[in-house]
Amino acid sequence: MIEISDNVLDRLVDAKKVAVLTGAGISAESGIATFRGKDGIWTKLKPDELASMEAFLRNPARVLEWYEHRRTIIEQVQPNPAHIILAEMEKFYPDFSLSTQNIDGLHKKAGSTIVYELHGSILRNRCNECGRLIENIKLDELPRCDCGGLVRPDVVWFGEMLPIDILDMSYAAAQEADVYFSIGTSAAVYPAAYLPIEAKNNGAFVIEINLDTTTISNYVDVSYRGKAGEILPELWNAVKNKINAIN
Ligand code: BV8
Ligand code: ZN
Repeated sequence: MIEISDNVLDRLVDAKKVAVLTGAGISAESGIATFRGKDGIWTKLKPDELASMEAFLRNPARVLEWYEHRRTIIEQVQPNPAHIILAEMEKFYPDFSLSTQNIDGLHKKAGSTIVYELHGSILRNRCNECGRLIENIKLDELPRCDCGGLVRPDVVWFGEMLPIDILDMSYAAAQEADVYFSIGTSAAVYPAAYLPIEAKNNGAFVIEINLDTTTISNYVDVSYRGKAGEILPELWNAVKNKINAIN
């Protein structure tokens, strides 16, 4: 159970523009490992071993195999209540947007339609040269695009630029938000980690939901400690009860 102040409830009842940033923590309860937690992906291997352009150019077949392995796991899992509540909130607010660092596609699977995938999607592959999306690759030979370029996962690796149109829309949403959520992210990876700060600096009421404290916990307006799959349903029910009580 979390303590929900009247101020938080009033903000969420009155808000017209709500924006959200999510990270790996929101998919943890769906069974997908986070990156930096105690059993996170990066504890077993360093990003530059498999999740970087250098690693890809060094051994493209191995990197592709690792991503295809992760993709088959991710394709089996289902959205959890946190994803589902965010999809419900999108229907409620006149102006709602969701920026995610996650590449698992679970927000769309849960029914969210305005999803800015800041770090791309493991469900897609693209040509490393011309950027064309490539479907149904076979791993028995090194897949190449018609233009001759190597096929790679459509994700953003360290040192690579995020899709600029998506980044711009995420920043605009943060700058205009009445309420901004930062959910299940360690706020350790930039420029995504700047978004809650940008929101706060532009007058948003910022709510964090995380198992642990993060680098932004002292900067946001409210930081709820716990699982997103439990806190979001509780928070959203309290908002709906308040709205029913008013109407
Ligand atoms: C770029 C995709 C520039 C692939 C990933 C020094 C200072 C500042 C910046 C930098 C710097 N040195 C380098 C940089 C830039 C770098 C960066 O930020 N590095 C960091 C580490 C310092 N950033 C980049 O390189 C970015 N690009 O800057 O380009 C540029 C400019 C011009 C021209 C060219 C280039 C690209 C970053 C994208 C990297 N891609 N992954 C793949 O996934 O395989 S990183 C990876 O981290 C994922 O994308 C992930 O989404 C992202 C962030 O991690 P989180 O999602 O927050 O996950 P994490 O495990 O860390 O945390 C989970 C949280 O959830 C925890 O807090 C936990 O407590 C909580 N939690 C767990 N369970 C629950 C929960 N919360 C609630 N409920 C639960 N149940
Ligand atoms: Zn190509």
